[in-house]
Amino acid sequence: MTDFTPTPADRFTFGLWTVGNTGRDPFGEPTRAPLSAPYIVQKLAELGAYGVNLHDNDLVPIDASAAGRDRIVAEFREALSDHGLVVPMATTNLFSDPAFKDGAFTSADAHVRAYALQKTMRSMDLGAELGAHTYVFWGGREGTEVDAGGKLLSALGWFRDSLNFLAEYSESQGYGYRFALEPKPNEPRADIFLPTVGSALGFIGTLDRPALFGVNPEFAHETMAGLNFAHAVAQALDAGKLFHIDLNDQKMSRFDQDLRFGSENLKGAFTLVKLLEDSGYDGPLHFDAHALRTEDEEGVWAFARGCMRTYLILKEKARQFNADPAIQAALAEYHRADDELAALSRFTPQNAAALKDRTFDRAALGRRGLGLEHLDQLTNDLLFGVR
Ligand code: XLS
Ligand code: MG
Ligand code: MG
Repeated sequence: MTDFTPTPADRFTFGLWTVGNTGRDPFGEPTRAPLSAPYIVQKLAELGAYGVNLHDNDLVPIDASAAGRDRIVAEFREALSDHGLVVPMATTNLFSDPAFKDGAFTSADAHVRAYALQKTMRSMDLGAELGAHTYVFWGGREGTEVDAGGKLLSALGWFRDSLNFLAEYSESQGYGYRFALEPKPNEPRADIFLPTVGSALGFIGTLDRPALFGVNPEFAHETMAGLNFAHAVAQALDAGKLFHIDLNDQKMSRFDQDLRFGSENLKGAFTLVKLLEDSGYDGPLHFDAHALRTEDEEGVWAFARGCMRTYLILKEKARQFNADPAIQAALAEYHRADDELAALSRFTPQNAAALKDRTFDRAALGRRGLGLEHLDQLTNDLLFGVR
């Protein structure tokens, strides 16, 4: 039994933009003062995190001079080495600047698309300088409100051309990045291209170097689409494409809330943690969330501690689930195996003929109770802490 205090071995990461969030929303001004990047590094290290991730402009202002950029990056690197934090993932801000108001890689303006490539190459240089191996593409502005603009098909082509270009750039520079596409259905656009994990997985197959691309699914984003996050993650794992993951929480059908991990859908969070742990996923566990607007700085660190603590508690619950005799008995009852039928279900012409001739007791199959109410209540009892 542990006291659920994280260490770097737990691989927890936060973005500069997450704990650095100042509480601004579309209706209100910031409620907290900005925190400097070196201070965030120090605080995250104190809390037991493993790493910190960033967009280019979380660290370097978009209009910084070359000398200003180098000074900021040097200070940040010093903080990383002083506090033993790494930067596993980097990404580009292709959504804040007004130039990207109608998309970056999918803007109908060739000048904007070319500028997006330039900005991303420079941001990839920065990520590589900081040691990042994963590069995320969240296409926040890659979408539409007005489909009469007629770019639905061409936008996918422009997106593909840009990703192909950037993969070649990474290889030509020897950066060795693995790219993770992060889907989201809406917000800030009415409709964002590649809205779900399934869409992104389909799109990857159309790229020149599909092996370099995977996904970065986010709990809130699939939930906003009304989908079950663990199902999306399972599909990514099945495809060998879970390159990164954004953990947070979200009420369904609402604005993008970025809630503390496990604060809303506790059972969904448990299912997810169990899936990640059982699957052997060994990438970073990134919390892409932020403290509520009601909080001061102390609330920010309570939020960060809470994300990690909840993950570790659910990891322990997953271990107990796997070791619980009653739960394992219920699972064995549910998963009825049959070696002879498994062999028969491997295709040969003889097996196909035998299977076609076989008699099944359809009524008995329909009558068989599966025990899922019992199993689910055992799971609840475990999560409530009464088992
Ligand atoms: C926004 C996204 C964003 C990405 C990184 O909703 O989650 O934070 O993860 O650009
Ligand atoms: Mg998000
Ligand atoms: Mg995200």
